[in-house]
Amino acid sequence: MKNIGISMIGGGFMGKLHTLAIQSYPVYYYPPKANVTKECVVDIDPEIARTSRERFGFDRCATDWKELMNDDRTTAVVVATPNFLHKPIVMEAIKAGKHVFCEKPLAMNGQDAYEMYQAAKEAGVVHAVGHNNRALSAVRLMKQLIDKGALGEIYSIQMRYVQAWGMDPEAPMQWRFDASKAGTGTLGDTGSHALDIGRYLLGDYKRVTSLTKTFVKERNIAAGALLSKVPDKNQITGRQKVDVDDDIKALVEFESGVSGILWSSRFCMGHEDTLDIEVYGSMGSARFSRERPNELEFYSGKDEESVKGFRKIKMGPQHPNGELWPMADLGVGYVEQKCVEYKDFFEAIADNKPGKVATSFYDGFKVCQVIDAIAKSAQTGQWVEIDNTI
Ligand code: NAI
Ligand code: SOE
Repeated sequence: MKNIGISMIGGGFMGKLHTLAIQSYPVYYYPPKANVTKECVVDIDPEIARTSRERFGFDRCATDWKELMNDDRTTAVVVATPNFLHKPIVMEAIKAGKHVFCEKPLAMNGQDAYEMYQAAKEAGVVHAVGHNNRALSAVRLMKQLIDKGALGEIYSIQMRYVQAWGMDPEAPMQWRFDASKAGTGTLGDTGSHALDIGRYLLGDYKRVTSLTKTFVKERNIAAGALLSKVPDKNQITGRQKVDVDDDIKALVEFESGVSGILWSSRFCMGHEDTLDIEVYGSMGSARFSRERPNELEFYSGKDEESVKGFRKIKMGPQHPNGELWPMADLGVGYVEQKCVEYKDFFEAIADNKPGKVATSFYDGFKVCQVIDAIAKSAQTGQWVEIDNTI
């Protein structure tokens, strides 16, 4: 069996999810194709590095990610840091011959993402990007229905990823509000997930036009700030300008001619983490909400008049990822979708076939290209075309 020594950079929110998914791989996919050992967890914060080693069960910890590059026991690297660090870490890891699994958005812009993709391809390492929502059973079933023509000719798609955590003006500054660390705001943060699903279902985007808004223009700086947690007064050390979008609405057109709407926001009261995708065609419709991750709603124009309506399909053994559980309703959730990605990643390494990864740096690059185009359109007010010759 292939041995893979995995090391992870970033012991925050995503560090936890990646660890749970890595550990679950041999449990869900038995017998596993690879024997995965958790080597080193790196976090710039020494306390997070120390507790992550204990909590996540890595063999050792460090505070400088560069140490990993000369570590022979590390054959694959997970990049779960803020976005501005993705490119420097990934490029060094590729140079050192490591396989790389990088969180989304792949890079701060399309050009950087393209360079990362090219470097990984040329080095022959396995490369994956964390657009995990397209691994959900219901999203995969939606694609199967579209591909086999059950929805007929596709007319429209609606992609919505809305949250509320940004709304409190007292919620402190953190890297997600800072363009130098995040690239864009909600557009790259959650819009990237929705854009990836749109492309997975319907192919490349052709052009976009958009409007973005920043509702809270300045925030408190507070040490250790995380998402919406309001800091104590004695933690506040100053104020910083917010230079990213809080809300973005875009009209999109695909190369196929289908048109659609993207809405991504961190200012939607009542929506903690809502990802909704709806597709409408000449023969039927399909809709998915991650508020009910194990259901797909499907309307068939072929149904008899008396029973026409959206039917609720429960994801089970007969559906994509059906091998995970023996019955419907047991749930393919957050950990499982990441584990589905890891199965691809580990098996691509074991089989020495980088192409086996369902969501590669190329997919990450194509999303970054569209993010750039949407951000540009918000500035110019013009439609912006996407270059699909690359
Ligand atoms: P976080 O802020 O919770 O954690 C980031 C960690 O990186 C922190 O512990 C921080 O100390 C550490 N860090 C910062 N600079 C570092 C450096 N130079 N070296 C080593 N460690 C460093 O952020 P979170 O939510 O874990 O996000 C990380 C990445 O994952 C982002 O790119 C984000 O977009 C992505 N993400 C993806 C999700 C998904 O569903 N696929 C969900 C949440 C985040
Ligand atoms: C914050 O908006 C966040 O953690 C994003 O960074 C993730 O990508 C999203 O899936 C959940 O929310």
